[in-house]
Amino acid sequence: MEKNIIVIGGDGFCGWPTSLHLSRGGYNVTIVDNLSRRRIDEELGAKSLTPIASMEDRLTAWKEVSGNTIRFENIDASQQFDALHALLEELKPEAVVHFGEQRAAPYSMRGLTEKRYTVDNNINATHNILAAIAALDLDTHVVHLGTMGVYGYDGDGLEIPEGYQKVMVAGDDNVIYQREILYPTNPGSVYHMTKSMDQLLFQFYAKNDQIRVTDLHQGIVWGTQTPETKLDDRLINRFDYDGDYGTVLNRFLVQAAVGHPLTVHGTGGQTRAFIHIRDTVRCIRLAIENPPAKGDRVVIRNQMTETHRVRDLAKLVASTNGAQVAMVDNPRKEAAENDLRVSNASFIALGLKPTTLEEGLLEETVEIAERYAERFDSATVAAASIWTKEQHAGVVTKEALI
Ligand code: NAD
Ligand code: USQ
Repeated sequence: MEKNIIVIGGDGFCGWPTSLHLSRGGYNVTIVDNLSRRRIDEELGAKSLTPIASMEDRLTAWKEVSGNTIRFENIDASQQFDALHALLEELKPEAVVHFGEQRAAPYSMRGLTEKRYTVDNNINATHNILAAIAALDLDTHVVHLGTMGVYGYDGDGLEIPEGYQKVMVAGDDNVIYQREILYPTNPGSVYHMTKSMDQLLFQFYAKNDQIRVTDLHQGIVWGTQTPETKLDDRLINRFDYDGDYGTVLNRFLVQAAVGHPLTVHGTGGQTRAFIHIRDTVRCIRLAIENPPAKGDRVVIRNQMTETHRVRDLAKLVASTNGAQVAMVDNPRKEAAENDLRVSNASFIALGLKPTTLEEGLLEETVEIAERYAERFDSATVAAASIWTKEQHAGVVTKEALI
């Protein structure tokens, strides 16, 4: 019998290709999504560079192409507890993959409404899933998409471990005590703060109710298509490039394709972790297939494959077609320069073969950024959400161009 998997947030950038990958891999997939991401696009006057189909058309196309049915339930995981509980009771899934959160740091810092929405939505969704599984006494494995950002970005070169840090503490009795603690969190936005808080919910429910949890601390995802989303135009994945939801490398790629200066925040000395969307979907399947045992502590895996400094990425992308680079005011409160070394040993040990920037960049430029360049809307590009009142939006001025 096929194993049931629920993908919460399965209409989103990571959730949609993951749902297809799991369906193709023989799982019986049910997507839960309240379509809030599509509504936020309307609110921001922004849209995906790629023309994404409605959920109905996506699922029809998938049935035609693969012969497989994916079920869809329009449920808000943070607000509709009874519906979520009933679905879990009906399906008794092998795993719940949880992508269903508001995931843009800039959106979470826009103002009071967005801060409160992000906290209410993200914390309630995570807690509802855990509380329902505990109440139903299910053996469901929860696979959550967390973020590298919970560790913070003030690193000095010490390698970031996978979730837990070994520490030695001198007690007042002069004995050296050894501990392994959850890596101290240091979030840089209200969004990243909710991911830090999610971690405590997982620790509690793993300890109290023996829920099996894997928390994937994912880096910035780039790229658009996976082998499954390429099978039909109606299956195409979303590609965000606006000032709130567009992530840095995808923004640079489309900016270069349309001749817009590449918007480097501050000095561009920020180093971040990256992963291609193709590797995201593979990692999630690997995580599902290598669950913790009942009673184990939360398994934390760093889901990233490379680290890069923002100004180096800008130079690399600009060099492909001679695009200009602009050093704009940094609208965020973050370290101007940081080093970053991260362990991703557990996915490599499970067999992940990373897609490198070198391999994927050209394909992404030609098949997505250049192909859909006519859909680009320059009005949505500026990073307008500022972290504190003293900061300025990341707009391109003549002085900013280098
Ligand atoms: P996304 O916004 O494209 O997708 C999230 C999906 O969840 C959307 O379809 C949205 O409608 C849905 N959703 C949100 N709140 C919901 C709720 N209460 N109930 C039901 N559905 C809800 O985001 P994404 O880029 O696919 O990211 C997915 C997850 O991965 C997020 O949790 C994010 O924190 C994490 N992540 C993303 C990246 C990245 O670079 N995109 C990097 C690291 C981690
Ligand atoms: N940046 C620029 N120019 C831009 C956009 C961003 O210089 O035009 C800089 C930002 O200031 C920041 C870095 O690039 O220093 C990364 O920004 P981002 O928007 O690509 O990524 P971030 O806000 O960290 O968030 C994204 C996803 C989030 C996920 C996170 C993983 O939106 O869901 O959790 O990446 S991580 O960064 O590893 O925490």
